[in-house]
Amino acid sequence: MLQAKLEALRDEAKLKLAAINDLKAVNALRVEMLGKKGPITEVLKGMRDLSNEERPKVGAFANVIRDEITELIEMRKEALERAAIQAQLVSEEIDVTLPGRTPKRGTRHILTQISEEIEDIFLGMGYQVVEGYEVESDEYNFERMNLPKDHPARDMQDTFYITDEILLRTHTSPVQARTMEQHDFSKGPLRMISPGRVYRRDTDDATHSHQFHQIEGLVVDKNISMSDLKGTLALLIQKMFGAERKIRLRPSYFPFTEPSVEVDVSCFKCGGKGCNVCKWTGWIEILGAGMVHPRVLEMSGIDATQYSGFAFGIGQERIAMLRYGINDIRGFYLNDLRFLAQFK
Ligand code: FA5
Repeated sequence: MLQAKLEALRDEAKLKLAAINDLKAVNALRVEMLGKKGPITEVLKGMRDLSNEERPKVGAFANVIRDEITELIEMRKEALERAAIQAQLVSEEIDVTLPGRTPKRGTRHILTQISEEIEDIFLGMGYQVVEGYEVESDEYNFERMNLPKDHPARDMQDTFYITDEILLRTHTSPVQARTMEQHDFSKGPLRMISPGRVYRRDTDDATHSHQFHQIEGLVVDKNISMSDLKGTLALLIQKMFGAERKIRLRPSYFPFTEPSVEVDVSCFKCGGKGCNVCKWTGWIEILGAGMVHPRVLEMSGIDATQYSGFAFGIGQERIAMLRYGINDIRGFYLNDLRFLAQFK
């Protein structure tokens, strides 16, 4: 009788376990079935009434059943734990074969690209790249460039003054004086370019800005002549624009060069017929140049009877505009990505 009861308990445990789906309920069932107040303990208590002969047999059987129930509970527990881990693995699954998210890459500003391209051309010709100061003294920006205080040509390069003597440079030309006074000619000729930002009190329009970029160039040695300047500029323009664009050299005036020229390139928009971009002239001025004025050489401690040189100042924005057909200079400074991202 007791045996049948024990077997019924085991079957009941089996059925209940099959319906259980969480670990808490498994533990509750263990307490319910095997605890002190559980049915097994109850059955064992009933053994008092059995004969001496039957008691050990029923006792042994009860132990077997208890072990079986314990085992059933353990098995269910393990199965549930395994299922939980499996579910976690599935939920946390990462597909390592999915393509990654590429970070958005920026590009160098078009003016930086132009500057580097011009630097490369001149580095290839043995020039060194020199940095100047954007905040300059009146002395280097004007006086040492042969523009004394009362010189009328100062009007063309009015600028932002910090004090009467300190200003935002109007051109990269002061770097000429700064490098000439430092150069040791016993080590060879002076050949440098210097890119950088410059400032003027110019009214902004399609081709002018109050803040823009130039690249200065300077060569000083014995026997430097105008033909060296022409050859160098022709090579630069050919490399930057290709052979189809026409160029012209116009006599001009700069206080720091004698003779002076201005170099124009045929307009990218109208091809030379005349339009609003080239102010109906067919040409866009891109640089000023000339033979370094003997007084400029002398002021930097160079003997002008022995040495001569040429210099040029290129407008970087103008180069970029001609190259890419940009018809408004303000595009360079507005930080509109739709504009800037075109130049990769
Ligand atoms: C000068 O600034 C001289 N220092 C250049 C020079 C150097 C001549 C060495 C001789 C020897 P200019 O003012 O013309 O010259 O300016 C040079 C170039 O800068 C111009 O050809 C033009 O391309 C550019 N530029 C001038 N003003 C502006 C402006 N407001 N906005 C954009 N580009 C400008």
